[in-house]
This record gives sequence, structure tokens and C-alpha cells, in this order.
Amino acid sequence: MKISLGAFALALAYTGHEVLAAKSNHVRGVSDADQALYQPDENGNWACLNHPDIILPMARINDDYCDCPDGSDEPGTSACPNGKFYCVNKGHVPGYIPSTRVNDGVCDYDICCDGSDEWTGIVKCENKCREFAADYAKKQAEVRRIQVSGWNARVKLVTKAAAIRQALQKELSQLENQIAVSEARVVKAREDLKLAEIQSSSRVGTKGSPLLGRVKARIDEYQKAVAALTHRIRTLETRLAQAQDILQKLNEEYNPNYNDEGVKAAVKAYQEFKESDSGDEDYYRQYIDINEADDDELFSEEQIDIDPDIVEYDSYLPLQWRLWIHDQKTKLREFLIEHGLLADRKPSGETAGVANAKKERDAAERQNNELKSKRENVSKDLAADFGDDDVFRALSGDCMDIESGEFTYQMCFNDKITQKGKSGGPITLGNFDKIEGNKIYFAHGVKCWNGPNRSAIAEMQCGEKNKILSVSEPAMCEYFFKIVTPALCTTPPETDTTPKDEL
Ligand code: MAN
Repeated sequence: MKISLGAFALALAYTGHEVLAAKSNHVRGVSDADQALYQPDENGNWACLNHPDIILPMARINDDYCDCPDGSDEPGTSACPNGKFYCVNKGHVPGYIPSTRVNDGVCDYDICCDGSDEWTGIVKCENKCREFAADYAKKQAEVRRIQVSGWNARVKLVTKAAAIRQALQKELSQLENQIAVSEARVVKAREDLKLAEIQSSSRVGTKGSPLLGRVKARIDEYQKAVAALTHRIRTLETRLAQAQDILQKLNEEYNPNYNDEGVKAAVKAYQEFKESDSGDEDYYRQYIDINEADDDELFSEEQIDIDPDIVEYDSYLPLQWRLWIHDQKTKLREFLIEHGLLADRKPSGETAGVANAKKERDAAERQNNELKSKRENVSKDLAADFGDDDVFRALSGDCMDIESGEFTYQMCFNDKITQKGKSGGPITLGNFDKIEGNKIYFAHGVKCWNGPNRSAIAEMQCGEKNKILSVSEPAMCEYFFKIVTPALCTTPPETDTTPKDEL
């Protein structure tokens, strides 16, 4: 219909012999810049722009018959379905309209404000470019205002992001120092624990203790024997003293004038006996005194439980060696237990020393792990890609909402997007994954019924403030957000870009 209308109009136009070119050689529907593409060759012919093998006489350009597959021979008519018509729109912004809309009886002011697309006169399209230009200028001014304001906001965001980064770097270096201290604490706590265990094992022990036990048993036996002997000695001493008393009496009271050879010999023997006293009483007396001392004092636990630092051969070794030896002993013990060569007798109770050392070791390790996990988080954060100039770093914690259909959606930068229905709590549509170009990707949301895990993409453009413009669900459980944010603003052009052409 359009073609026949166009053809009719063209036929009318041909009768006037003025249609193809407003000025000579000027091809309708082609911009001034592209006019050079429509020059004849030396034979007065022209080749289709994208099909140089199709050569036409110049008169076949804009003759309302489509010769070129790319539509390039009919820029000013509607003959080719894929052609495009250039509207000059003087005083405003030029535009291209699809050929099919040329001379279709409709004024396509949205593209051709000058009405040049309806040149056959089927419909009279007055030039509205002045009006359009004024409106356009207003819109452009608003766009520019947003660009400037958005850019200023972005500059602030970049400054904020730099401060956050600096603070994180400071935190990281503090953590490094704290970790170094904490590592040393862990090493010391572990060594202290091993030492405590070594000491404890010597006490409740597996090795030194049986020997000490045997020594103590033998001492007990000797002690009993000494006690028995001492008792015997005491008895004999008493009896000896009694005998001495008798003899002393005899010695003092006998009558030397009475010639009794038996008595005389006895007195003489007694005197010799007295003189022959060896005087070794002191010698054995000391042992008797020792034996009579308090047993508890002599054989108290403290004294029997000899300090392993003194009796253990490895106490003369450097600490590291002792720890190594302890490890080897532990391994050997485990090996023997595992192979049934040694009963798995655990020490009956933990000494306070070991318990305290364990507490300290656990606390040191816990602190060390916490610091390390903090360091990992900070390092990850610092290494993450937050877009050009790190700008999105400054937006962490900023959230925006939109209500759409039966749901309320919330997007939090660098965090997640949620969806909340009228009832029930929010569900996660996706967790922050990455920023690429003008898109933020959110992945691994809550699983879709009978489908994939929910995910979302937020497409950004420059805006004064963060705002969600729209949300859609192009495929089930795949969400698409359009948002504006200052983070996406670029340096605004120096001046207003509204065309200054005179009308
Ligand atoms: C919920 C919402 C929708 C989604 C369906 C899928 O109703 O998350 O967006 O399409 O689940 O079952």
C-alpha cells in the first residue's frame, strides 16, 4: 500500500521534473557528509554501496524501484524495505528514519521534526524543529545537570573509597603485627604445654616413676630392718647397763681382803672391759637418731618425687631438644600401644600445670585464628574489584528499595538483592558476585522451585542518587534491574551540546 502510494506520489513528482534533487546532484535522503558516496563514475554510472558489482545508471537512484539489496539506491523513497532516510532537521538534531516511513502519509516528528520525510505532499508536515529544539535543549540541560551533580557525587564517593581503602590497609598492617605477636604466643604456649606434659608425665609417669617406686620400696625395707636392729640395740643396751650396774656394784662393794679368787677375777675382767670400751657409740648413735626421726619428714612425696629437672638425663639438653625427645617418646609410646606392646594407660588426672598450659594454648590458638580470619577478610576486601577508581567500595551498606507487582525488592551494593512478598520474610535473589562494565551481577540466590538458583543483574547508568528504576523477571527466577547511580557518571562535557544551528 505504502509503495503504491509512494509510487503514485513519485509519478506525480516526476511530472514536475524536480523531484530527485532539490539542488542539482544532491541526492534526497542522504546527509551532506554522505553525498560524496553518490558521485557517478566516468561513464555516468554508480555502484550499490555494499554491492560494488551491481552498477546502475545515476538515474536509477531514487527512482522508486529497489535495485540494491542493501537499499542504498533508494535513500529518498520507500522502495527498499531496508533503506534509511536522512532528515536534516535544521536547528535541531538530524535523524535517520526507516525508508518504509517515507511518504507514508504520517508526519514522523519523533525523528524528522522538519517534516522532510513526507516530501511528496500527501500530507503537509510543517517544520516543528524550533519547538523540538527548545524542548530538546531543556532535556539536554536536565541531562547535563544530572551529569554534573552525579559527577560531583561520584568524586565524593571516590574520595570516600580511598579513605576506606586506606583504613583497611592500616587495619591489615596492624593485623600483621598482632598476628606476629600472636604467633609467638602460640609457639610459646605450645612449648609450655609440652614442658608441662613432660613434667607431668615424670610425676604420674610412665618412665621415671617405676624406678623411684622400687627405690622407695627398698628404702622401706631397709628402714624396717634398721628399726628392728635399733630396737634390739636398745634392749641390749638396757641389759648391758643392768649387767654393768651389777658388776659396778660388785666392783665397788666386794671385799678385797676376802680371798675369793673367783670374785677377784670377775672384778679384774670388768675393769679391763671398761677400759677396753671402743668409744664408737657416737658412730652408731647418729644412725639410730636418723631412724627415729619422723618418717613423713624423711620420705615425704616432695622428697621422693625427685625433681625431674635434676634426675632426668634430658634436662641437661636445650629446650628444643627436650621437646623433640618428648615427641619421639610420645610417638614411640603410641607405636607400642598401637602394636599391643604397651597398655594404653592414660595418666589418671591432668596436673594443674598441664590444664593451665592447655588453656593458654587454646586461648592463644583461638586468638591467632581469629586474627588470621580477620586478615583474610580484609585482604579479600582489598583485592576485590570495586570498579573504576574503586568507586563502588564507597557504596557498601547503601541499599535501595522498589515495589513492583506483589513484591518489594531491595538491592544493597556489594551485598545482595532480596525479594519480599506480602507475607513471609525476604528471600535472597542473589549475592554480590562481580561488577563488569555497567552491570552488577548477583549470584547463588535461593533455589527456584523446580528451577535454578535465583540470580540477578543490575544494569546501571549515571544518576544523581542511587535509585532502582525498574525490575523485571525476563526468565523465571532471573531478575533484571535498571538502576541509576552517581558511580556510573563520567566527567560532564565542558559546555551544552545543544546544536546551535540557526533555524
Ligand atoms: C516466587 C517469586 C517469583 C518466582 C517464583 C518461582 O513467587 O520468587 O519471582 O518467579 O517464586 O516459583
